[in-house]
Amino acid sequence: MDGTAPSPGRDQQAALQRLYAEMQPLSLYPLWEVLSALVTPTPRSAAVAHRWEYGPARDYLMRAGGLISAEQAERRVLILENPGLAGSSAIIPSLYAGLQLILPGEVAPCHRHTQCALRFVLEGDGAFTAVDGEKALMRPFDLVLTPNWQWHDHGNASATPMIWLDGLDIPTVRFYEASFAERLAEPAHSETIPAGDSLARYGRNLRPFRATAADRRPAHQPLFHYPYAEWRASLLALAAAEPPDPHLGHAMEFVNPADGGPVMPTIAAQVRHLPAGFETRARRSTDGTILVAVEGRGTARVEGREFPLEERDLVVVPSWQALELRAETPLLLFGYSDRAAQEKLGLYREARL
Ligand code: GTQ
Repeated sequence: MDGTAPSPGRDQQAALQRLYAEMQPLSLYPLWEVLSALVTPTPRSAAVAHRWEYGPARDYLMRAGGLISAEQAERRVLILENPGLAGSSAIIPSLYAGLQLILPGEVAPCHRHTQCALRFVLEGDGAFTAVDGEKALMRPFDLVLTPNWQWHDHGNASATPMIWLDGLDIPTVRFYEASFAERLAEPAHSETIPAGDSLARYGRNLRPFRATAADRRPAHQPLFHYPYAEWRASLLALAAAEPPDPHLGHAMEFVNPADGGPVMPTIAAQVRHLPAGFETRARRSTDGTILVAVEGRGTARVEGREFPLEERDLVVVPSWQALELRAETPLLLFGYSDRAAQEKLGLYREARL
């Protein structure tokens, strides 16, 4: 005995390090070294809050428009990648966002994929998205869906460029390793259903009394066009009827008429109205949310960081980061998030501060 034996702690440390080194080649690792980072008491998003000003993003998109055609690109889109998720093409860990441009006369060729998508029109009037052979004529701030595995192409027979926000569940599908995609042999699907047919059948609290062969929309996802004129009227009527919720302002969710739930299995979409001068209290939720200013001017404060919002600016609010919204003028916002998937998995939570 030399009387200077290492403490039991140091002994243990050295033995553990030998254990780790020896078992690593067998792909075995100690949970106790990482448990607190894996099972956190509250969410810790790798994503960061961020704002994209519309003007500069639009300039780069138009420049791309002069360099590559929609047909060549298949989809001419600038990805809005979260600065905290470099290389992931994701705006939050589960969702994707991009700005798509269709110039007059162009076609973005027909394809289908297991990712589901929403389009929120930012600029232009009269281009279309065709879903399984039915066109939705797109006007500013319309919401258009292309649900999972439905054929879709985009075209622009109008005289002006059209730009919209694409929201897809690409990272979710990547996580589940369930991506399938096909190209149609022709650039555009034949127009088999009159434009606006699904909106007339399913968009007004009605549905065909008996299913017919023409009701070819999948029964679980019959509606794919939610026009601005309609959601705006509903939201403003709500705003006229009651005071704003202290944490949300006036808020409405887009619903799937088949089940009253979110518009798609993985993505929920909402609109908000804040009266001029109104400021929400802080609120956290587990869904990462992408917000777009539609009308007016205001500020999004995320964990104390201020992001000014003007029309068409975008801001991403990661999971569990406290959001406060302030309206300088009456403010209308559109938003989408991964709440639809989280609710199905029993994960969704919110906290009103
Ligand atoms: O329009 O189908 O932004 O497939 C990314 C992938 C748009 C689309 C995107 C896509 C699309």
